Amino acid sequence: MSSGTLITVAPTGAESSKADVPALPVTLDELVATAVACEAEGASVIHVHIRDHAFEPTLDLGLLRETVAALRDKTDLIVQLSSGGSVHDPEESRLAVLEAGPDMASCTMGTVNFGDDVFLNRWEFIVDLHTRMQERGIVPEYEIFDLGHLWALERLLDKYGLPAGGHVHVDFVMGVPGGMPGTTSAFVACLTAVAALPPGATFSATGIGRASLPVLLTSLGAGGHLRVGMEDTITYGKGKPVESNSQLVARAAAFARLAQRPPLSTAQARDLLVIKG
Ligand code: KMH
Ligand code: ZN
Repeated sequence: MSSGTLITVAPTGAESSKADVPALPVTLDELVATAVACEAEGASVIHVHIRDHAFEPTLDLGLLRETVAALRDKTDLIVQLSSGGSVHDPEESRLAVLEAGPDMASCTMGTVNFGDDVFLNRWEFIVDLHTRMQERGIVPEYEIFDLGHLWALERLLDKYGLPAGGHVHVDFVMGVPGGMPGTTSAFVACLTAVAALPPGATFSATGIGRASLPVLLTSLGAGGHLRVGMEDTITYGKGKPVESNSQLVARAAAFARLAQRPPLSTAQARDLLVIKG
């Protein structure tokens, strides 16, 4: 079991609107301020979705480059760009995200129903994303929305080799309507499949909405890492909207300290994920 906890913050996502969730960081200034605050509370990785000038999700390459540069300038966080985008983004735009030169990018390991939509991730697309990341030295975080996605990852690594750096890190995204639920039994099933991945593979987990706390506690207990943030959770407790992403990071960090596995620093996180400085 890792002696510390990697905390990833996913501050924005592509699903909530600024009108519905005024605390959502949608401008570059808001994102950078959020990143600084979350790093101070114990986050070491930031999973980034950006918005355009109308606050709608975008994969605009110029804006992504500007975002990566600003986050590097103001924080030491590991910058992980979303290659998932929104359910409406075309594959070419999702692949082009890599040209913004992040430390990491997400790589979802299969198609999943996503509320009333479909989050499409064809096998050939996954292979393309994985191999382009290998070529560019970008470290993937493999996003797992359903149990079969872990077995798809095992097949991917077997056929196309290890990711850049050689370390395998996965993130269980639990509780999406259409994906696996945020239950202990689903978590245990994922752990069984992780055992089939290369030795040393690590996992983090996030629960969507009300699955947030149960998944956080289960992951800590199982020796896993944590992802929190307003991409996944906009309610702090019954009747209490989340005030800020740093509020969620602070709560995760407090639980991690209670579990005697305090938050990893950004340098320790780089070591764990084998990301060059
Ligand atoms: N917005 C979801 C459709 C990722 O960032 O890689 C996909 C998502 C996963 O959030
Ligand atoms: Zn995302």
